Amino acid sequence: MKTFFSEEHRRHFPQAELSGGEFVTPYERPSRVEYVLGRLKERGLTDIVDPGAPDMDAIRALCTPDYLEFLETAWDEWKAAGMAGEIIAASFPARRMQMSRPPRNIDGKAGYYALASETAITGGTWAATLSSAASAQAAQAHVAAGARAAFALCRPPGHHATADMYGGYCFINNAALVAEAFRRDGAGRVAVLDIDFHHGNGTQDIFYDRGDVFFASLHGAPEDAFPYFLGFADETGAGAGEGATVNYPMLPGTAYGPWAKALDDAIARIRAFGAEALVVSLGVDAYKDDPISFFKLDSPDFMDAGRRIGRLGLPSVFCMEGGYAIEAVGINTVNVLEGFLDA
Ligand code: FKS
Ligand code: ZN
Repeated sequence: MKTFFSEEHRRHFPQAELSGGEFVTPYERPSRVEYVLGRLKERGLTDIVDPGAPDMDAIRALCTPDYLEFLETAWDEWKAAGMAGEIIAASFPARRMQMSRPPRNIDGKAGYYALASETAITGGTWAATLSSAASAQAAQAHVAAGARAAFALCRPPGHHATADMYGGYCFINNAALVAEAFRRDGAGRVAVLDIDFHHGNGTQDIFYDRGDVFFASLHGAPEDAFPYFLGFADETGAGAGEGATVNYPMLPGTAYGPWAKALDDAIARIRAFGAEALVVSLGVDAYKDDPISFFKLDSPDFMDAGRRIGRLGLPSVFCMEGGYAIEAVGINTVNVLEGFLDA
C-alpha cells in the first residue's frame, strides 16, 4: 500500500492549545506523524510519496468561498491587527445571535469560523492544511487509477471541519474530499467509516442530506466527549440522506468487544448500502492509553479492526485523523493497515 505524505505539515505547529483552562503544547503535534512514518518503515511499507500540489477546484467545491478566504488570510490580518499571540477564537455566535454575517474584525471572524477554541491558527497553518488535503486527493487518485487501497498520512486532520468551520485540530475535511472525488470519478455510492474516537461531525454535516454518501461513526458519546453537540444515535440523515448516516456513541470505558460489534454493524450497513468505494477516517485515539480519550482498545485490536474493514473488499482510502499516545500512534495506525492488507 502506498502512503501519501507531505513534509509541509510541519508548518502547522502552534505553541498553544487551550486545555483545562491552561495553554498546553498541542496534543496534535508534528511528532505524531514521525511515529507513523517510523512504524511504516519498520513494517516494510516504504512506498511513501509526496502528493504534489492540491486540486484547488475540488477544495473550492467542498468549502464556502468566504471560509477559504478566511483560512488563507487570517494570519496576516491577525498580525496586521497587532495581535501578539496565535489565533485563538474566543467569541462565538451562540444561541439567538446572528449567524449569517461574518464580522469585519479578525477576532470576531475567528469565532465566526471556529467550532471550538482549542485549535490555534499560525502563519504556516494554511500551507500545511493544503498539503494535508493534497495527500488525501493523491491517495484517492491512486485508488481511482486501480490500486486496492492507499494511505493518506494527513496532518492536520480533517473530520471535524465542515464546509465553513474549523476546530478540533481540523481545517479542511480530507475524508470528504476523498468521498467527493470518488463520486466524481464514477462511483455511484461511497461510504465514509469514521473510527476515530471523536465523532466526525464535519463529515456528517457535509453529507447529512445526501443519499449517495453513507456516513458511519464510532465515537465517545457526545454527553461525555468532544465535539459534544453532534453524534447522537438518533441522527440518521435528512431528506435524500435519511438512513445514510449512522452513529455509534459509546460510553467511557468501552472495550474492544462492544466496539467491534458496532464496527461490524457499520460494515454490514455499508455493504447493504451498496458502496463502491470506502473512505476510512483513521484515528487511533480509541487506544486504551490515549491521553484525551476513554475507550480501551489495545494494539492488536486495531489489526483485527483493519481485517474486518478489509473483508468489505472495497477500494479504500485511509485518511489519518487523531491519536495522541505518541509512540503507540505509529503501531496502532499501521496495525489497521496491515490488518486490512491481510484480510
Ligand atoms: C483536550 C481536549 C481536546 C479536542 C479534541 C479534538 C480531537 C481531534 C481528533 C482529530 F482526528 F480530528 F484529530 N478536545 N483537553 O482526534 O478527532
Ligand atoms: Zn479523535
